[in-house]
Amino acid sequence: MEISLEELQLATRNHGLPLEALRYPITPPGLHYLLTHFDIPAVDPESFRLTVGGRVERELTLSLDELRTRPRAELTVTMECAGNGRARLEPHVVSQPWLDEAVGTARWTGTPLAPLLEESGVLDGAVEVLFTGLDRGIDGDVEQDFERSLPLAEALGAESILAYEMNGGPLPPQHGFPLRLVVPGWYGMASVKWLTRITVADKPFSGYQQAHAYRLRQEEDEEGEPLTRMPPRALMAPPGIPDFPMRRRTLAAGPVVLEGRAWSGWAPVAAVEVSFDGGRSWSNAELGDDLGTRWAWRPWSFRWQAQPGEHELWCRARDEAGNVQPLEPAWNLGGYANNAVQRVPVTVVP
Ligand SMILES: Nc1nc2c(c(=O)[nH]1)N[C@H]1C(S)=C(S)[C@@H](COP(=O)(O)O)O[C@H]1N2
Ligand SMILES: [Mo]
Repeated sequence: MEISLEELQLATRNHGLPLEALRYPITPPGLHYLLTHFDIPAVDPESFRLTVGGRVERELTLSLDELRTRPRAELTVTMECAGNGRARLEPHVVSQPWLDEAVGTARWTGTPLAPLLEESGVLDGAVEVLFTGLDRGIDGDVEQDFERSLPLAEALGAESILAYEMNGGPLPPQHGFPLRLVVPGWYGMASVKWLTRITVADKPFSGYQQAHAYRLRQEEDEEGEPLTRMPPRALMAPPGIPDFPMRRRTLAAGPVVLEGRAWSGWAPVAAVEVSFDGGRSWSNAELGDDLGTRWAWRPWSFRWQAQPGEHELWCRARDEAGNVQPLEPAWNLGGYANNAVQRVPVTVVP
């Protein structure tokens, strides 16, 4: 299994969260993971408009100032790319080669989506809402704007917002300036960046990013299951110090506090467990306070007595819906949703 220069080209554009940055409850913007399929578009905030149209009574056209005078909502959300863990799959899947780190938590501020849709007057027969970005490119030989849809009930019922701020500052260009959708609990692909058009539709969207990408499939001609919410995952900030360039960890024997964060888009995190013997036995980690919302990760910690020698530290999360992380990844064509447990090899020295 080798990573090609083309994959490296993606990996240098789309960086992950350095795992030591799990220490921050809210990820500083430059450390939040990033995934952009095409180019970051140039946007003039003065002439920028969001339109809401399709199966509605009245089409709305809104400037950024008009969006900012609408009701404000703030949402702290852990977002993870559906391709997280892809690079660990065998056989190799060619796309953005994430290991474990395609995640971040931000405080998004904007205006709630549902009232905007209600104001436009959604007509009978509507089933989905389509979100279109300003970025354009070719994916799977199809030229396209980046577009994704949500079921109407999800768009009207959930807490999704149209965000114009990240962590209290303007949205950075790479995270969707001047406006993006944020869908809490869902994998990142739902949260369309550089959002310029919302279209209420009377049939399911069959565009590339919906009907072809982001589906769990074994074969090309299979319809597959669409990806939606994030299953549980726990990550650990690797303890000790790394070597360069292999990043192998070394730490001193004695008491060590292992720390990390865990999340699930289906239900609140119920437990995080750690294993030091390859998953034969598991011990409960201590869960810290949540960030006041079920949409953000929960801190966890475990006091470990590190003995000299070679160790592999494992951690896994379970949510209140009973979802638990698998020990081994399940392969699929797109290399999605690999939430197999993280394994951190360490050398403990006397
Ligand atoms: N317009 C647009 N929106 C997009 C994307 C994109 O390429 N273009 N990538 C999606 C994917 S796959 C992910 S995982 C998230 C990443 O959001 P971030 O870069 O702000 O972390 O944005 C989503 N929204
Ligand atoms: Mo993604």
